[in-house]
Amino acid sequence: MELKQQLNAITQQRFSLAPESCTDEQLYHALLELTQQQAMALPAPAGDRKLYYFSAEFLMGKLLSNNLLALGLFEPVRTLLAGMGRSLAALEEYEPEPSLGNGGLGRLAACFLDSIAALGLPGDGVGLNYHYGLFHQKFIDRKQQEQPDPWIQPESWLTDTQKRYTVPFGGFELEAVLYDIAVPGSGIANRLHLFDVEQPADPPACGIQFDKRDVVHCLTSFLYPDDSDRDGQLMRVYQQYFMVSAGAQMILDELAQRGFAPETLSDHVAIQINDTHPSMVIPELIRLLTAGGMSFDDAVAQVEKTCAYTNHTILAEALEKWPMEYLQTVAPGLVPIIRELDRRARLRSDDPRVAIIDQWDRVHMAHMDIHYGHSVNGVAALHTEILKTSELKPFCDLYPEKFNNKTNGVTFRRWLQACDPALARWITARIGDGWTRDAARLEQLLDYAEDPDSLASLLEVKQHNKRRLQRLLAQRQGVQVDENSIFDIQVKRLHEYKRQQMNALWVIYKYLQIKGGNRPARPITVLFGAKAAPAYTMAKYIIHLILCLQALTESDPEVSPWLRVVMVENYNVSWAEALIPACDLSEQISLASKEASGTSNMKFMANGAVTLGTMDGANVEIADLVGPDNIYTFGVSSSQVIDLYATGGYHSLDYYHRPGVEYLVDFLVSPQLLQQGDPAMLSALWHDMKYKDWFMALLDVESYIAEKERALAGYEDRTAWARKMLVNIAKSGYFSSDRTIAQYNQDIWHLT
Ligand code: 26V
Repeated sequence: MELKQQLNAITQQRFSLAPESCTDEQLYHALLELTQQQAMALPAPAGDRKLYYFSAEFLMGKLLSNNLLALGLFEPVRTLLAGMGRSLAALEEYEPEPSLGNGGLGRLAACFLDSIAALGLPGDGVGLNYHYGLFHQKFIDRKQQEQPDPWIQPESWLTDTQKRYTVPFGGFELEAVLYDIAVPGSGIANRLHLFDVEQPADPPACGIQFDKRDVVHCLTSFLYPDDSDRDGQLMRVYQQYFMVSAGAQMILDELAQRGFAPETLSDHVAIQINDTHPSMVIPELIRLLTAGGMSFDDAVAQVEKTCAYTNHTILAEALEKWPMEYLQTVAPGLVPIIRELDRRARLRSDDPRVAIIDQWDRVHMAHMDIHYGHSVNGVAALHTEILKTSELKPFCDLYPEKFNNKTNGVTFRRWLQACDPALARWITARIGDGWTRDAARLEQLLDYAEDPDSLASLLEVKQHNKRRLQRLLAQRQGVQVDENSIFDIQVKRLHEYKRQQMNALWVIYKYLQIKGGNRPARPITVLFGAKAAPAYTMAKYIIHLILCLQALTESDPEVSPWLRVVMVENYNVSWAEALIPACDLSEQISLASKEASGTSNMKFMANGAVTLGTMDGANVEIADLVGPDNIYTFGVSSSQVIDLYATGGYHSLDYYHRPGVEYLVDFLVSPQLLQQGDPAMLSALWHDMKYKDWFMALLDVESYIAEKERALAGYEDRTAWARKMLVNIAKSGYFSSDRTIAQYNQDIWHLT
């Protein structure tokens, strides 16, 4: 049936209306049905070996455009809608965005699912169906407030599979209900499997507080529920065990259905453990296999050949260690297994640093992954090097063959084709559409680096995207920005190591410059987007500072034509899709060694933004690819930072007292700023920066300011800037997640 007839059949049946007479909302629901049916009907990819990607987060974003693109329906639907005077974007306004993730780690998992399907590989995601997501961020009195973020509607991308698994917690059992979301590629579809409780709780009455002891109903309420007390920590462990126990049972079920014996698990299954949240899948599989009659030795051997672990951070506070007593409460069946795994690991090495269970009877999840998985990978070249030589050195000495790098990537289908159609057309007009199948071909754009027409039209594409963002900001937040200003953007989780506070110090610098009569060559709009973890006080203070600076610059008529600060509320994938194509300058300013990779840096680059960054994470690889003329870098090196931590050699007060620094920091407690905000919060932030500054913002702030000035000056040579944009786009193909996934497959999964 033709597309138009198919749509008509659905709208007639649902609403007794022709598509032309439907509201946008009705059309959205009709297209959801059409797309979902087609995606669910596709066969699974062929192959005797299947991947399961376990992750606490899948930050999928809206799925309509994405799925239409995968099904080859994007252009036909766009044309059909245009003929009716409608747009896909308007329809997608009715699609709630699932907030099943926190940041880069969750979005990476979503990009990976997209690429696995696009490459036609058999691979499913396994996670949890959080009803209220991470949280919905509101700004009230220039402070972050958290609210539930419900996204599941009566009709959604979720399909109830009717499959159920029983998870054996200590003292009670809980049914895991399996919902699936189709992940279509070309001619095939994989699945995202999301487990849920049978009777999920209603949203909390007030904020995101809920009864953390009510595991039966609240297990899937929130991603990363507050873990500041024992009940909260136990809830996290309940979540993790629920996900991996149901997931492991499903895998063994599917193995049997495919006609394979448990003894051949590692021939037919690959499991990727995305950070340590799913680590208990290792002892859980051993438990299930031995319960089915396999010997402990054989079960360990199978699991070791099946599981592989990805590390996403070197921050100590993010490396999970659970007290054995928690596991005894939540998953008593795993305790003897973990003790035995620890005993055997100690036979492999007598170095106490590689033990699984430490002297306080805590289980180091990453250690279990490394001993009992066959691969350990970091997510960018520098990050993997740091793991090998510093963070995980004792493990690398023990198992050098397990360590490998897989530099992250992003899907260009969502992060270029779908979010930046004007740029996609500009590219295709020059090099054809081969780049949509193989992003490496973007390099052919280099032939146009000296072509004045191409450079001029590239600037027009950027201007078009800036106007689009300008409209959205007016519509959603009621703020007016100048489309002719430089759009300088930092969007990512709020964390001190990412140093949004250093960007804020630059804003203060520029504000005071303007007040002193030194206007910039052109107005600048500094855009931020970030959620702070609810219990992370300092991160919340930094949001407060940014919102105060927003108010200050907005209210001062001397400053506002030249400098504006805008923090978008509830930064999410949809915001990113509007912000990234409109960006001129991409802020990637983490303290060297701390950002494992970063992935927004890749998205910005592919959309023609120029990076201002430290030599950290994948920025290092970006700098190598584009060369020094096409990136702005500054700051101390990762090895210097590692040395400073090792020797305790950084004293913020020394840097605070530098004449170029002190007045910026002190502005936090100036009468002008205190008037805008909460004196207690601003003073606490001032105090922390001056006396502690754990992530060394004051160490780099002067070189940051200098390099940012150089970038802003560089922007004024419009042709030279357009060439930088072009080189960045042309070199971005390396950061396609299709490349990353091909490497995972070749080195770790061996799917086909
Ligand atoms: C750890 C924890 C621990 C305590 C509470 C909640 C929580 C939530 C997440 C995590 C893991 C954080 C690891 C992470 O998100 N890493 C990011 O991974 C990206 C994808 O590889 C990478 O681009 C970022 O640089 C890295 O920060």
